[in-house]
Amino acid sequence: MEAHKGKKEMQTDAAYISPTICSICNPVSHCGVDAYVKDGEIVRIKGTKHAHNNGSLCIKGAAGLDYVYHADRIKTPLVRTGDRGDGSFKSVSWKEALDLISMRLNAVKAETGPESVAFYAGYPKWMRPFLKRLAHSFGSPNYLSESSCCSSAAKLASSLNYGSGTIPEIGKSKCLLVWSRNPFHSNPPRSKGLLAARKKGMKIIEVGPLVTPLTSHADIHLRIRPGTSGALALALGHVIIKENLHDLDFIEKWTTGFNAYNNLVQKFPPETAEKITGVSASLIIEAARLFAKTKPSAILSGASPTVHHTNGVQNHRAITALIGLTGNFDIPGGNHVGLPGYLYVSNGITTREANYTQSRDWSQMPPRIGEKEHPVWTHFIPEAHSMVLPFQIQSQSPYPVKAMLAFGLNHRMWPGSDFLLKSINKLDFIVGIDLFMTDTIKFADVILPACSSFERSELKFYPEKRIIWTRPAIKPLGQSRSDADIIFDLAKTLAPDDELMQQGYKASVNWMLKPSGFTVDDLKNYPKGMVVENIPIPSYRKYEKNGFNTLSGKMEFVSTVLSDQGFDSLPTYKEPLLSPISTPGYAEIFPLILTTGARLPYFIHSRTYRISRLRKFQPDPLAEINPVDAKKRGILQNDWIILSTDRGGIRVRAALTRTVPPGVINMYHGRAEADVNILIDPDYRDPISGFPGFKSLLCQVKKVIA
Ligand SMILES: Nc1nc2c(c(=O)[nH]1)N[C@H]1C(S)=C(S)[C@@H](COP(=O)(O)OP(=O)(O)OC[C@H]3O[C@@H](n4cnc5c(=O)[nH]c(N)nc54)[C@H](O)[C@@H]3O)O[C@H]1N2
Ligand SMILES: Nc1nc2c(c(=O)[nH]1)N[C@H]1C(S)=C(S)[C@@H](COP(=O)(O)OP(=O)(O)OC[C@H]3O[C@@H](n4cnc5c(=O)[nH]c(N)nc54)[C@H](O)[C@@H]3O)O[C@H]1N2
Ligand SMILES: [Mo]
Repeated sequence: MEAHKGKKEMQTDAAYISPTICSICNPVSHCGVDAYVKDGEIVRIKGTKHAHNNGSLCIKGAAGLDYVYHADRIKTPLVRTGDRGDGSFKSVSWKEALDLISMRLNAVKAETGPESVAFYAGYPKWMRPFLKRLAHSFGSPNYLSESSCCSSAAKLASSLNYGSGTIPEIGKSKCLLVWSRNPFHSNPPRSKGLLAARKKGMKIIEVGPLVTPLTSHADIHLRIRPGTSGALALALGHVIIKENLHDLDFIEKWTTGFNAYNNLVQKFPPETAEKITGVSASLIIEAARLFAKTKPSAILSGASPTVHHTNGVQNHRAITALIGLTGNFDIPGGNHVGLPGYLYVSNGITTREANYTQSRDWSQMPPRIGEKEHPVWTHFIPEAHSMVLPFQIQSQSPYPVKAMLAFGLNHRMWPGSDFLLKSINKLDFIVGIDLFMTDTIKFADVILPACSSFERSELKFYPEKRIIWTRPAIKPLGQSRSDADIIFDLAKTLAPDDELMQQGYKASVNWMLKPSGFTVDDLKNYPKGMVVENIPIPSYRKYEKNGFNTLSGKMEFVSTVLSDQGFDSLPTYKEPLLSPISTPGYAEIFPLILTTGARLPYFIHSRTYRISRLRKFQPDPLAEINPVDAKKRGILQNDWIILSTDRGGIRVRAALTRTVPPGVINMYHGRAEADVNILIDPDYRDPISGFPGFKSLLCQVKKVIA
């Protein structure tokens, strides 16, 4: 393999430029930035010209200084002195804090077993490999993360069909079916690639209830009722088969269960799907033809919106089945199977991340939290289930959970966020590690201050064959430290027998990097990142040699993994548990469909609401409502309204907009003063994946009379 040297850091009159990465948002982005440093402080942050963001920076990254230097940053380790949640803490030394944590967690291990300690990572991901290994080396199967409500259910659904997740090869596709994804807000660098392909003539079909920035670039927009993706996907399958647009050769050689699938789609002619989804039969036919006749076609689905439903896994199976049905699986410009890379990014460079993190086999540990409730999910996803955590804390069954070591814990991530808070309050001991003093972390007994990506070194892969070992641009603020340093310090007393962890952070990263042939020291020579050339391009149609990683070795329209656990083996469509059709009585009181958590460019979950420069784009919490529904209720633009379900109500402003279809309310998530997740039952979840139905339930809105 060959590597190009990145340019040495530059010196300007005013400030020293330190290349690093922004990690305010998701790991598939993490744009390259130049931090201009003067007298040990960052004075400016600018996007760098590498293949990923090509000099640009999104509005969140541009507010990076406000993020790094925010007054809420925690500066010292803290121990609670008052009641949980009241915010009274005293500063202690790192030694005192770490000694206390080791003593308490080892005591829980001795008393009720290592499984009684939960090791959790929220949306921050970079520390996960080390945290998971720490959990397993400690003896606990309970490493849990935000993935229990993010991308893992889509991966599960795709794995049930194909034995793996798949990635669209956008540059080579002639038609892209974008199924509930809005990269313009959720992943700006990706939207550029999409527009470039569009310019070259790629057709775009968008599926989703909301009008998004993508809509004006789409040839067809299938504006479905939230939660009905499965019915639409089956109807597309119906048209494709009826018009002989399916790939019989692929189907005969490489799939099982096609006849049963064919029987299923016969029940979903476009006219039936029109009644369920609200999309006209003629548009469904047009979309099916465009997708199946254009070669090659691919599907770009959302990381989470297709699976944030009580019927999410089966819906997502029905969507991804269209790839194999049309013979677009693992071909140039279709959906291909990516190689495992590092931390959710596949770029052809191989690591041993999975082996590193699983330091003890599942068979040597007690069952994971959620294993009994969601056996199919736990079979495919090597983690414990965060959505089940509050229930097991409450029930103490099959064993008690007593303590939690939590990196980036935000209770507003969970449906029934109040229930999560109440549940963790039952724990004997909570450690919270965060950058900021949040109102979740106020419930911790010990708080440790983490530093930001500008203050630490981390390994980062980019899809564009670039890898970087970042250098700290500045010293950690106050006494804050890198999450990795915290984990490796704790490993000394929590996992003393783990020899590799005892060798430290760098040794662990080098161990994972071994198959790539690089070491951390090699990467240090490339502060802007190393471009790795000559990575052997994985061949297409790998299944011809290796088969599919499923029970049958083929693509499965019918899954016995599901039927063995009592679920439908076919991607059968079921109504969301709460919908005007499944619960008409309830819908008389709560007639509007509630979809939550569509992404906005300036907010990311709970993280950036605290930044006033960003908050001014939406100073008050907003619920979007179609003017037709507003008029019926006497609601005017910007009025205060109460958005309610049978769990309660929140006070928000009405934003009248036609980007939301009639009958639907769109509410953003993660806001402290109007937390939409208190309106969602903690048990309102997909039985297969355990995922919350964040994007299809029922609600009512009412004008607040002053
Ligand atoms: N700025 C910003 N970027 C982010 C995030 C953030 O909070 N802020 N979060 C990151 C994370 S963790 C994730 S998971 C990703 C998610 O990012 P995306 O996958 O892009 O998801 P969303 O913006 O939530 O939703 C995309 C579209 O899904 C459609 N949709 C909603 N409900 C349904 C439905 O019932 N059926 C169908 N078919 N479509 C529906 C809506 O029309 C919406 O426009 O974004 C990541 N990027
Ligand atoms: N209603 C509704 N709810 C949703 C969603 C939805 O669409 N609708 N989306 C779901 C999805 S897809 C996701 S991914 C989750 C979001 O998952 P969350 O975990 O809620 O995401 P954040 O609020 O970004 O991050 C949690 C905490 O991590 C801290 N943090 C940031 N960086 C670091 C770091 O480097 N180290 C440490 N130790 N801490 C750090 C932040 O300050 C914050 O307090 O929310 C889910 N909840
Ligand atoms: Mo997510």
